[in-house]
Amino acid sequence: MKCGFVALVGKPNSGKSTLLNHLLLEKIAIVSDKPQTTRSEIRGILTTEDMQMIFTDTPGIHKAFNRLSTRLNKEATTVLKGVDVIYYVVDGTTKFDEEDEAIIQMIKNAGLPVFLIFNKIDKLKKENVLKSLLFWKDQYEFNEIFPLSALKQDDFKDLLTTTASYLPEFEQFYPTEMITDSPIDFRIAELIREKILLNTHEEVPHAVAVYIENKEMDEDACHIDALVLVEKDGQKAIIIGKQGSMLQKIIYEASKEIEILLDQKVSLDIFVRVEKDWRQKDHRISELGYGLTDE
Ligand SMILES: Nc1nc2c(ncn2[C@@H]2O[C@H](COP(=O)(O)OP(=O)(O)O)[C@@H](O)[C@H]2O)c(=O)[nH]1
Ligand SMILES: [Mg+2]
Repeated sequence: MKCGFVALVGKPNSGKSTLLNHLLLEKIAIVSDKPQTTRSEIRGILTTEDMQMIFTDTPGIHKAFNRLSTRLNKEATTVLKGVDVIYYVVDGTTKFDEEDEAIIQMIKNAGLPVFLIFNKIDKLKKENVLKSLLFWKDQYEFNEIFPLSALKQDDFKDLLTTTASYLPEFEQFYPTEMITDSPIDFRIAELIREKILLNTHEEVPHAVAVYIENKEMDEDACHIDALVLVEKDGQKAIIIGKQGSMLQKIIYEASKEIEILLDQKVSLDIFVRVEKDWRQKDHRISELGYGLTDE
């Protein structure tokens, strides 16, 4: 069967995680409007009768301000090793800038087939899409160009068949029913982090880490204890909210999605703790499952 690896690269917020989830018809990677939402390599596995594609969603390329950022950047470039096709996902509503230039340099060096995924066309007029595509065509000799909407479109057949034609013949790497290799606790922690990102602003989203401390089943439900780390007392106060109202909202929204993921009732407890500088500590970043582990 056709079998291979596809890496999704692009600036933060361009829609890589959204595309991954919609290609796989399941939420594998969390999505928010905050840059740096994705903090680790997330793999989505799509298997049909005659092909298996392994998509890797990478943290976006961005300026590194701290140890976590440095490691996320490193991961985004390392991820191209062993890849068969690159999807360069761009947000069609934003301007070409020096970050795009850096990414083009990176894909040039990789020497692999590159698809330009010109995303968010639902937000653009048709004539502007055409104009932009003409511009992008001149920036690099892309093997394929796909204007699409990762969010609104529900059929990616054309993209998938074209991608398959670039893949080698191989035995499948993963079992047919497997759709991601992320551990289940990590996926639960990520769903909680997503709800925090969606409900908070400014520096809070970047300062948050989530860790599942305990998970226990009884006849009624799955009881989950999650630890939320922040860096300052003020951030803890924001996440807890007036009389715990924000925390209740986060617990409610996260529980709903965790119940879908686990396919059972969930009772979720969240404990918020201040841990100054966790983003500067390598062992902490690794424990939390962000960035590359084998540095
Ligand atoms: N209108 C529109 N919004 C999109 C589309 N794809 C992604 N988004 C939004 O863009 C934001 C960033 O998406 P995300 O997948 O997290 O980007 P990533 O940082 O590249 O992984 C989210 O708010 C998405 O809902 C699209 O095709 N159309
Ligand atoms: Mg992402």
